[in-house]
Amino acid sequence: TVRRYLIAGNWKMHCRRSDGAALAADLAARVGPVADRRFDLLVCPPATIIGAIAQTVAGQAVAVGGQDCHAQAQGAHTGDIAAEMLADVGAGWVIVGHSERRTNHAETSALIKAKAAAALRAGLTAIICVGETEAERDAGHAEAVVAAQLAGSIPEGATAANTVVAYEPVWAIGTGRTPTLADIAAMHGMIRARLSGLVADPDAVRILYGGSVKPSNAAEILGLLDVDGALVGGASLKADDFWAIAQAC
Ligand code: G2H
Repeated sequence: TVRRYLIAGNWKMHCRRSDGAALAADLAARVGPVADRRFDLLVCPPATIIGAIAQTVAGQAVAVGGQDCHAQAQGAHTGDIAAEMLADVGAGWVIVGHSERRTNHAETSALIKAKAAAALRAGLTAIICVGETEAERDAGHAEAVVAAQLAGSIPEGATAANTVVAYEPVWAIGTGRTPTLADIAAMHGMIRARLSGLVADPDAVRILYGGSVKPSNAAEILGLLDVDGALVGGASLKADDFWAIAQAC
């Protein structure tokens, strides 16, 4: 199976309308209306500007996604946003289960599975995040933790067409530290193997690496066998850096 790379930018809680639009327009100008033959490009802005960014990149090969969604389509959920609402303003994707949601909002794998199911129901592609903490890795439990998160977070009906997995070791997020290439390769291989019990087409599912990806380490990470792209935080906020990471595909 030939898997296209996916280079996804997670803007987190950064960017107002003006600088977000400038960043998106810069990327759109670089990639143009036809996707690069090697990679898909995605940006995930804060919810307040998803609609504006989707308009900015309309007609260009830059996709837009959310960073979270609610598990239900509508209802009395103050402050929450449904997957259908993301789709309504032009998003085609949504990240679910990022470690900052798992940690700061006490999200469980069961909730993340429900959110991913909501994404699929709304016609969005779900990027389901998994990853161990430093203590879990030090205790030798990294693979077991990630395997349990995977089994608990992937919904019924997930396929390579509607689901992407992102492996983000919590201790590598925003810290400048990354696992060894051997550790990344081993974890991605384990994830690929585990996917066979969870989706019909495990070999076609894209598995992203995330956590301190930057231009200087992108080529070696993206060169690993089961690494099919990157989920990029800090380095996605500068067009030059994000584009350089994409060029490493
Ligand atoms: C991990 C990643 C993007 P950063 O959270 O999701 O962030 O690249 O800043 O480590």
